[in-house]
Formats: sequence, structure tokens, C-alpha cells
Amino acid sequence: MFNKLLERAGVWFVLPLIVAMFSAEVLAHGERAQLASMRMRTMHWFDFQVSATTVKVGDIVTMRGTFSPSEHWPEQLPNISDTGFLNVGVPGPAFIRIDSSVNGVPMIRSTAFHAGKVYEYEVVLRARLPGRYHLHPLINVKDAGTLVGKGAWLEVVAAEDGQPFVNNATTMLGDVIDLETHGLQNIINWHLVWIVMGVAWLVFWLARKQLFIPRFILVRHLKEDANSLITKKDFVVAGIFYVVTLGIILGGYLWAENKYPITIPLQTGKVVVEAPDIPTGGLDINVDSAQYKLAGRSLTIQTTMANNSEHPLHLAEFMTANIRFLNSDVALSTAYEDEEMVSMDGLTASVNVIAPGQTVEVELVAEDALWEKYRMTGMIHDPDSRFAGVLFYYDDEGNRYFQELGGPILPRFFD
Ligand SMILES: [Cu+2]
Repeated sequence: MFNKLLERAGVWFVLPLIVAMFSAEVLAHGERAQLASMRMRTMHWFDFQVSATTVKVGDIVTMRGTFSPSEHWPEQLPNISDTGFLNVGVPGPAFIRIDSSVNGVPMIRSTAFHAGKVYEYEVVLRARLPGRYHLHPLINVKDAGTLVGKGAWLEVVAAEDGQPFVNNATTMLGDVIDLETHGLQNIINWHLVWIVMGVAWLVFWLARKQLFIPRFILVRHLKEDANSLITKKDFVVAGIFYVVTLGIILGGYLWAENKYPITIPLQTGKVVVEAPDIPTGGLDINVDSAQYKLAGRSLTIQTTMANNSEHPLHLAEFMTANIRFLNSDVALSTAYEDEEMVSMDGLTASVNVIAPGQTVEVELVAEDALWEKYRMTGMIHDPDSRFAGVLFYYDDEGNRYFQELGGPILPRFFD
């Protein structure tokens, strides 16, 4: 007996400890939690910018950037070419979203995004609660879940004169309402109504002193006469509760219809977003093989590249799972101040510049401890070992081009 108790108590001591151990990691940076393969092969996010990193309550913040769905989207994952919704990832209701668009199309509703296309998004937010937040763009994919873009830190400080956050809106009928408190009293009233009903129902049965166990015992005792357990009083009281409940629901409905005669339902249709193709700039890339070296924390990609353009092309950057590997020999891709997940000289190419008309074998090596830090090593546990990422390159005039590289990947454990 005592042993059992001790065992149980042990569980309650150990369990919170385990939870605390893991949650520390989770709280630190949620985006690492997603499968490495999912981060590499679903959505390529890049050029993420926020218009300000320190704002006051009530100020506007605009976040913009680009994404392109992967051609190597995992087979088992519902595809974004069905339904996706552009969203913002931030802990709690710290901002309100004023406007959002993709390629200029308002993103109030969902849409479909297609592989190999380029989507430029913009989300306008207004700071609501003071604090320090890690702000991410996200896409909710129907049946697949949320895909997270790279985040940026944002500091929201209280307004100078301590003014409260104001969020007024004008309805279609011309009424100005305060969205911070609109309908709040209604919600409180309805909660009170149903709490009173629920408590009354419980009090009735508590007064009867016949809850689950006593009734269960009585039913066993009475056998065939179990029906006699229900008295006429029970029947009448239950009937009254039933009628009053339906009456309140019907009354509430009629009252709302009367008070708000003109309403429109929430809109759920899809919009169409036109999008340009990825600008490949006339570079044909064939991925011959790829390996991931665990000890070296590096991804090596063997490719054959053919430059069919009229300009030399400079291989500047490889990006996968929101991690950027820049080629410091070319130094054309840049990182913004305090940008996370960037390796300034993480990319080495056996050939840095591909001349016009040239076909050449190029070995790309993306190497950095970031593979480990962002838990990309987990890809070796994948039953479908494939990688995908975006290679960025520039011509002599500074025009940027890019395309997706992807294919099977072989892990290497030694050397
Ligand atoms: Cu974050």
C-alpha cells in the first residue's frame, strides 16, 4: 500500500520536472520543433523585413517578404495548392491585423499557392500590448497545419502619455464601435444566464441526494422496478428546465434578430492570386547527388549547371528551412542587422562564376553549426530522405535570380 502511494507521488514529482525540461526548449524557439524535412520541403521564405523593431502601442508595423512553395512538397502532406491562409505568428493578442495581401490581392480569405511561383506578401499590424515579441509570417495549410517563416524580434513599448489602445471601427450602417469592448457585456450576460441554469439544475439533484453512485446502487437493488426511481417531481422539474432552456435560446435568437436586423455571414470563399514564375535567369541546374555529413554538419550537393543566359552568373547563397548559407567569395547576398539563422560564409562552391554558354560540374557545400542548432540533423530519421532548398545567384548587373534545388539525400556518418 505504502509502496504504491510512494510510486504515485513519484510520478507527480517527476512529471512536472520532465515537462519543465522540455518546455524550456519549446519556449525558446518554437519554429525548431517542426520536422526538418517539413521545414526544407514545404515553403521557402525569404527577404523577410519588418518596418520597425521598436514601436509604441498604437503604432503601425508592416512586415513583408517573399515565399515560394516547394516542388518537393512531401507526398504524405496535404498540398498548399489546395488551400492556404497567410497569417502572423506572435504569442497572444499583442497586435491587431489591419491589412494583408499577397501579390497585391487582399488576403482576408484563403487562397491556393502553387509550387515554383513567387509570392510577395505584406501584412500591416498595429501594436496593442507592450512587450517583446518574436514575430513570424505563417501560412496555415488546410489539413497540413502551420508553416512558419523566419521571425524577427520586435519591442512594443507603452505609448508616451500612457494612452490606452484604441480600436474603433465603423460598421456598414455607419455606427462607430470600439472593438476592444464591443459585445463584451453581452458575452458576460449570456455566461451568467447559463451558469444560473446549470447551478440550479445541480442544486436540484444535490438536494435530492441522488447523484451517480447512489442511483447506480439503487438501480441494481430495484432490478425490474428501476423505473420507479424517477418520480413525478423529477419529471416535472426536468420538463420545466427543458422548456426554459429552449425558451431562452429562442428568445435570444429573436432578440438578436430584432436588435441587429442587417447582418452578413462570415465569408469563406477562396480568392485567386496570380503569381509570376521563379526567375531562373537562364541557368539550368541538374542535381546529380547530395549527401549530408553528420560529423561535418554539412550538406554537399553535386550539380551540373548550364548557363544559357548572356551574362556570367555568380552563385551567392543557398537557403533551406529558413537558414541562409552565404558565399563569402561572391559576397552579393547580404544579411540585415541582427538577422538570425544566417551563416555569413556557410556556402562554398567549387565554381563561383558560371560563364555564359558554359556547362560545368559544381559542388556546393553548405556547412555550419546552424544545422545542429536548428535541429536539421533530424532529417536522417526521415523514411523519405530528400532535401530541398533555394539557390540564389546574380548576374553582372546585380539582378538576382533563384531556383529550387532538391532530390534524394544520403546521410554520411563517418569522415
Ligand atoms: Cu520565433
